[in-house]
Order: sequence, then structure tokens, then C-alpha cells
Amino acid sequence: MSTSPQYSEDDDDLYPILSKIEQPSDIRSLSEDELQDLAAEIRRRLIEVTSTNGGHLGPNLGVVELTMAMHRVFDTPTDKFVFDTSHQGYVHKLLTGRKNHTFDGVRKTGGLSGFLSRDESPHDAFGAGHAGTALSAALGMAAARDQLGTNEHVVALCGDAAFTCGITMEALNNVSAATKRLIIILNDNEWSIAKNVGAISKYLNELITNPIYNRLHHDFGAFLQKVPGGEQLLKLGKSAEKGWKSIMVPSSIFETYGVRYFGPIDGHDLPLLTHNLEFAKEADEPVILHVVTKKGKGYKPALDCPESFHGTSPFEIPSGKSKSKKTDIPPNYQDVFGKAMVRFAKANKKVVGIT
Ligand SMILES: Cc1ncc(C[n+]2csc(CCOP(=O)(O)OP(=O)(O)O)c2C)c(N)n1
Ligand SMILES: [Mg+2]
Repeated sequence: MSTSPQYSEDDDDLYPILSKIEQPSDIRSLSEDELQDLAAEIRRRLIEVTSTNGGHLGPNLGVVELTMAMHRVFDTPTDKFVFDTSHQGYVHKLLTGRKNHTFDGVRKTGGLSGFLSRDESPHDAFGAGHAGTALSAALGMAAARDQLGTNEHVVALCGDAAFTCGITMEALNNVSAATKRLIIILNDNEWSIAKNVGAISKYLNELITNPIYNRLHHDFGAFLQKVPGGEQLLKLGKSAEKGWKSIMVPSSIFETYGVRYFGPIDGHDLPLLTHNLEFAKEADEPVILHVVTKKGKGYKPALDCPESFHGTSPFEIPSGKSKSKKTDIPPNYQDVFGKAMVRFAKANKKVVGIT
């Protein structure tokens, strides 16, 4: 792996496929083998640039196949992608003409933003930085599309942590009343910046591990054929599928909100992702695809320590060790604030009950 911080024309040899991707449609003509190689090239490029510039490495390593599949199936900028927070948008940048030389400048003064930005590319339908905003924004775009009578697809990519945000749940509450067509991708890697906690994270884990849901996912038809009476139900079409599903398993929380649930789906299986997204594209109702990914996929230090590599400072590639000496780094605002709050609380033990 080249450790050179600056990309030069010679580096095109190191990225034979990525260097030829000028726009998302370029990946649609690639063979299965070339797509696998492209995924590896993207991961190398992400590691190389963030090792110099710092950035959101772990989240991006986790969505390489997912972002590739999205661009294989949908057609931006006509179709709209809304990435929650958009810290995981580097792969999207690399596939939408911001590769190589330009990507060297990510998070640098005068360079690319570390988030998506409507000023930066027509492929960025929404610019965020705040967590939890994607579903609301996407729902607004879908409702506007319905009013205008246009036909584009709107796809919201939301992390599992987004579903712990009130604004996401508020949007979910409005989905079925506001539009008939919206594609939500739940990118479940079990992590926010730290490991996710609380009821939603437990619930998502239940969906992943419950064998009934596992059997029901992408090949529901094949499953129905094996159960008594399933053939007849299949003939009754989609409404029967829905009915049968609700008899067999408790409705997922998303179906309670009027959003049809599909999952869990292996988020690193490109053909499977493509198949499921093609299916979602045809759906005439709001759908959620529960995609399971590994934060830091393809880089051991990031897999071993997802929290440090959620957003990292520059690091040595072989070891993952930070390039900055501890003494170079000023204390974080939140650490100073937290320590001060604990000090004040201890001084007011009687009021807050701290020992
Ligand atoms: C309002 C707000 N609060 C907190 C943050 C800090 N933050 C950045 S990304 C993130 C969540 C990341 O988890 P998830 O959405 O599951 O995405 P992942 O990185 O796991 O792919 C948070 C809390 C933020 N950007 N905005
Ligand atoms: Mg997450």
C-alpha cells in the first residue's frame, strides 16, 4: 500500500478500476470480479487518505458494498440519496467524480468537506452533519415529489444510532401519511460512536438473531412454498404475503408505522444487496431494508477498536497507532466540560446525591 499522502497520475496504476470511475453509471458495466476489486481499491483509498487527513474511517469502510449497490441500482442525481449525518459519505464521493486528486483534500482547508454538501456535487441531495436528520429530509423530498408528480426515487440511508434520535422517530411516525413511496436503508452495525445501548438497539439485535425473521427475509416466496397451504397463499399475491407474514411472526415495529420491513440482509454481499435494492425500487409502499454491516470492515485496527476509528486523527497504517503525540493534542471541549460538571456536582453532593 502506498503511504504517499499526495495522489499522482502514477497512482492510477494502484487503483486501476477506481481511477476509471468518473460517474456512478461507470460501475454498472463492471463484472462481479471487477466489483470485488473495486471494493478493495476503495477501502485502500479510504485508509490511505484518512491515515494522513484523519476522518470517519470506520463508518465508511462499513458501507463500501452498500454504497456501490445503491449506485448500481439507482440513478443519482435524478434519484435522491440522503445520508444520515453524512459522515459515511466518502464512498459516495469516490463514486461521484470526487476521487483521486480531489479526495486527497478531504477535510483540508479549501478541500472536500468531510460531510456531504449540496454545494460540492449535484449528487449530494442533502448536506448534514447533525445526526438523525436523514429520514425527515428524505420524507420531505418524497412528499414534494408526490406533489410535483415526478418519478424519482428517494433513498434514506440511516445508521442504527439514527433510530435512537427523536427526529427520526418523528419522521417515521409521518411516513405512511406523507408518501406512498420511500426507501429507507437501516445500516445496522450495532455502533453509534460508541456501542449502541437501550431498547432500540436490543430490538434490532432481536430482529437479526430471531430465526423466524431470518427465514423470512429475501426469499419469502421460497419459504412459503415449503409450508402447508403456502402455494395457495403465494397465488394470492402480495396482500397474502403480508397477511401470512403477520400470522407467522409478530409484526416488526416498522410495520406498525406502515413501513414494510425486509431483513436482515448481509451488507457486504454485493449481489444480495443489489437484488434487494432492485426489489425495493419496484415497491409501491414505503419499505425499510435492514442491512447488517461491520464498522471498520477490511482494516483490523478499525475492527478491533470501532470507537477510535469512528472519527480518527492521522494514524500509521500498519499498526493503526495515532501519528500525533499525546502532548500535541489539546483536551477535547467535551472532556473539559464533563470533568468540570463532575467537579461541580461533587461540590453539591447533597443536591445530586453523588458520593
Ligand atoms: C445532533 C448530533 N449529535 C451527535 C452527533 C455525533 N455523531 C456523529 S455520527 C453519530 C452516530 C453514528 O452512528 P450511526 O448513525 O449508527 O452511524 P455509523 O457511524 O455507525 O455508521 C453521532 C452521534 C452528531 N453528528 N449530531
Ligand atoms: Mg451505527
